[in-house]
Parts: sequence; C-alpha cells; structure tokens
Amino acid sequence: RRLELALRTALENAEFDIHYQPVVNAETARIESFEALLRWHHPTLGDISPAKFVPIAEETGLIGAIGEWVLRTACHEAAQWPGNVRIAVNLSPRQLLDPNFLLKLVSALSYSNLKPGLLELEVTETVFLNLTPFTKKVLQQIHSLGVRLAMDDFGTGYSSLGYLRDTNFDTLKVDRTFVKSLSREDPGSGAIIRAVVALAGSLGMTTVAEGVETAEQLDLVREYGCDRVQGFIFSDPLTASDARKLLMARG
Ligand code: G
Ligand code: G
Ligand code: MN
Ligand code: NA
Repeated sequence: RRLELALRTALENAEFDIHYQPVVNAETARIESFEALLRWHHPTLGDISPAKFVPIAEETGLIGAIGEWVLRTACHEAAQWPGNVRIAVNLSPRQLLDPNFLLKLVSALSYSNLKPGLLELEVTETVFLNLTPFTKKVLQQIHSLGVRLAMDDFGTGYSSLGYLRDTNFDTLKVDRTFVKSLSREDPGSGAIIRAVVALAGSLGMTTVAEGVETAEQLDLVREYGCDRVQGFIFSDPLTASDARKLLMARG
C-alpha cells in the first residue's frame, strides 16, 4: 500500500500541518475555540484528506505518534493565543486504548504550558462500541486533569444514552448531516437537533452545531438553542498564522 508507506515517513519529513477552524458563540459570534484539523501535504501525492489517511494510521498504529504530534503542536500553538480561547483536538478511539496516553497528555500540557481547562479532546461516538472499564477510567482521568471532553459527530454512530450519563462529556457536537438537512419548509428537519440540545442541557452539557454553511441554517440552530456554531459560514479551517491574526485583530 503506497499510502501506508508514505505515511510511515510523513512525520519525520514534516509533511503534516494543522489548520484551525473557529467555533463561535451562537449569540455573540465571538470565537470561543478552534478545532485543530490535521492536514497532510505529500511532495508527490499532493494533499491527502484525513478522512483517507486517519483510518490507515489507525490500522497501522501510526496514529499513536501522529496523534501525539498533533496534541503537542496544537497545545503549543493555543498557549500563545490571547483571551482564553480553547483548542479542540480530535482523538482516534485507538489513542484512548494506549496505556501511555495519559502520560502523553500530561507531557503535552506541561511542555506547552497550556492551562488544562483550555484543552478539549473530541472523541467520536464509536468509543462507546468498546467502552471497557479501562477506557472509562482514562476518560475520568482526562477529566480530572481539568481537560474537557467533547462527543464528536453526535447522532451518527452508536450512542448509548446511558454511557453518555455515566461518562463526563462537557460538549456534544451535533453532526453536520443534521444541520445540512435543516429547512424552514420542513419543520421536522430540526427535530433531532432540538432533541439533542434538550438532552445535552439535562445532562449538563453544551452543544456545538457543526457544518453550518447558510444564514438559514444559522438562524435555525440558534432558535434550537445550540450554544456554539462551527462552519464555513464563519470560517474555513485557517493556517496557524491566520488564526493568530484573527484573534489579534478582534481585540
Ligand atoms: O478536516 P476534514 O473535514 O478533512 O477532516 C475529516 C475528518 O478527519 C474529520 O472526521 C476529523 O475529525 C478527522 N480529523 C481531522 N484531524 C484529525 C486529527 O488530528 N486526529 C484524528 N484522529 N482525526 C482527525
Ligand atoms: O468529524 P469532524 O467534526 O472532526 O470534522 C470536521 C470537518 O468538517 C473538517 O474537516 C472541516 O473541514 C469540515 N467542515 C467544517 N465546516 C464545514 C462546513 O461548514 N461544511 C462542511 N461540509 N464541512 C465542514
Ligand atoms: Mn471534530
Ligand atoms: Na463531526
């Protein structure tokens, strides 16, 4: 497999980069956090999407080293930002199974000097598929460091509401497929988002609507009570330097 071979040397050849997408307050549109999104520029294969290479990195175990690099780099970057803006980093389920994950997390925080409360780790619902006592304990330990937890792509995978209650997630990210189908012409299209917002509220979690692209979608997710909004309507993922400029410019 050509991609797998290329992926093995991508870190040492410095082919990865992280882009940062703003997540804004639904009421004020002020930036509250950025999501770190990994980018791979291969010298001959070109830009390869994480949707394509993250699964390969997981199968081969390379995700351990790549994920650690993302965590350290994103924390280091975010520690330079003004105004307590948070950073959200995606974790693959496999990283949570790594017995050294907690050590790596503590190391990234101390190396970057980032306040733990400014870091949020995003995991997808599929972690619930093998939520072993070990994983549950790791989630608890992450939380007791003061690091926040977000459930990503909520509503697309296997989610047990019981697990949601038993674990301590701070944020639910409503998957963009539900945002995409929103329309004023179809009042039923918002049913899932409304239900997720109500569920999150009753479990003490806040919500992010992902993939908001149009003014109509923005109006609707606001009406439904989503706390934060992420999507092309506000901004694409930005380079580190553009993200920094945006924060400096807003005052
Ligand atoms: O940025 P983009 O839409 O291409 O991302 C596609 C997918 O890759 C998303 O599901 C996103 O969560 C995932 N992804 C992006 N960056 C990372 C990362 O650093 N680690 C992991 N595990 N997944 C990532
Ligand atoms: O699975 P996850 O939520 O981590 O995926 C984030 C991905 O969503 C990123 O790859 C990002 O590029 C993409 N994304 C961000 N905003 C939008 C948007 O408004 N519309 C669509 N279609 N994708 C988006
Ligand atoms: Mn995400
Ligand atoms: Na998502």
